[in-house]
Amino acid sequence: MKKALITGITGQDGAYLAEYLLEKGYEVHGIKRRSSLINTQRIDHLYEEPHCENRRFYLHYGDMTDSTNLIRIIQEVQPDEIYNLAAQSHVKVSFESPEYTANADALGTLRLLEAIRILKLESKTRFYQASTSELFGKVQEIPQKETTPFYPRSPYAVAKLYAYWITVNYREAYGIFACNGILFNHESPIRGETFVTRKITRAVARIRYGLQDKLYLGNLDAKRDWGYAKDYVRAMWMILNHEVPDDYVIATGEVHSVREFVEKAFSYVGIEIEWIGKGIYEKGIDKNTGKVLIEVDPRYFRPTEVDILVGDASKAREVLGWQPTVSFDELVQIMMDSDLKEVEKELLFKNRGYIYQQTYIE
Ligand code: NDP
Ligand code: GDR
Repeated sequence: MKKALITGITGQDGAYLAEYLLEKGYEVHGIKRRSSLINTQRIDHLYEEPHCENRRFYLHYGDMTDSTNLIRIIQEVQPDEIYNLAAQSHVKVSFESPEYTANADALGTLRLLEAIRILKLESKTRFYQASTSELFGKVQEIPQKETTPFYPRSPYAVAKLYAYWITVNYREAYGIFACNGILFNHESPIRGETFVTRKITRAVARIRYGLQDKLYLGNLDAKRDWGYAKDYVRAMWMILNHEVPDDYVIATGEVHSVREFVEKAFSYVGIEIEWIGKGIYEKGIDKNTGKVLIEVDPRYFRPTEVDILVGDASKAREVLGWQPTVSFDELVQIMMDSDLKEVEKELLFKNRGYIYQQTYIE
């Protein structure tokens, strides 16, 4: 039975990858951080209690900033595959915590690669690095592919640039089977609530049921290539299970603006949006009622923005046989259906007199 170790197992991709590998028959180990509130909601359905027979799912406390802890876990687990998904993954937050982001995202990657070396696992353990389309940043070419020059535009992207190259370097220097998946944005019903797609679908569902009046957003003109997270974790496995270690762009090739995402999500609940005003004064109104539903709030602007990202995944298609299965329209539907259900649950509580507390979403 193959053993996989996933850092960032409590995140969106970690949860889907753990499910995927368990289905494939792997023994799955994950690293989670200690937190004052339980942070395992995305993987609770996979939990196996310590005494269960034929156990295949294990969690270890750890942190990407703690070398000795990472070395100990890797020594204990002796994984065939490591998927390094842990990161401070929010681009806007990285401007506020640049040093921590560099520590976790850049040095954290180095710590794992060094652990493989220290433990002499170079010929046993394969290593996947969660690289990102943010590396392309200020766009040099459209669409972006493996050969497009990098130009990172945030502390997050700069940290990930280090992680990208240290992965390549350890492959070339020590012969480790180490690969980068350069993944474009991928979303799902379990996407973090502060990333723009989930922020939109959640807000639209709440507005539809009268639990929220308005949605505040930043740059409506940013364009992204949004795919479905389940398709993307499949690509991670394919990258690590190919005969030759290499780096691959994973993307749909379809590009849409934040504005289009908003329109599509509102239209799904029968609300047509009309845009009035310009720049920071732009508003989205309900065509039928004239009610203001979307406002621009400059607090969500980034000091340096990435205007457009759209990927060319031909290499992954040709070499790995990977293809996305979910279109942009289907993605919006999947996320809207899930958030509408969530809000229906909230309403049940509210209607029975339980106080509903609004979660703080920035
Ligand atoms: P999430 O933000 O949903 O998950 C990040 C995970 O990393 C969480 O499990 C988080 O733990 C964990 N983590 C953060 N800091 C540390 C730390 N110091 N030590 C240990 N664990 C830590 O990200 P996604 O699942 O969306 O993304 C997975 C990876 O892929 C990330 O590296 C991201 O940068 C990268 N990526 C994501 C893309 C996307 O569109 N989703 C696209 C390209 C790359 P906790 O739950 O406790 O916060
Ligand atoms: P991104 O995702 O920065 O691409 O990073 P995010 O959803 O945060 O932003 C996408 C675009 O939307 C614009 N935007 C807003 N973004 C947020 N979060 N909130 C808003 O209110 C808002 N309004 C407009 C942003 O300016 C941006 O242009 C994600 C993360 O998952 C990274 O970890 C990953 O590496 C990249 O995708 C690929």
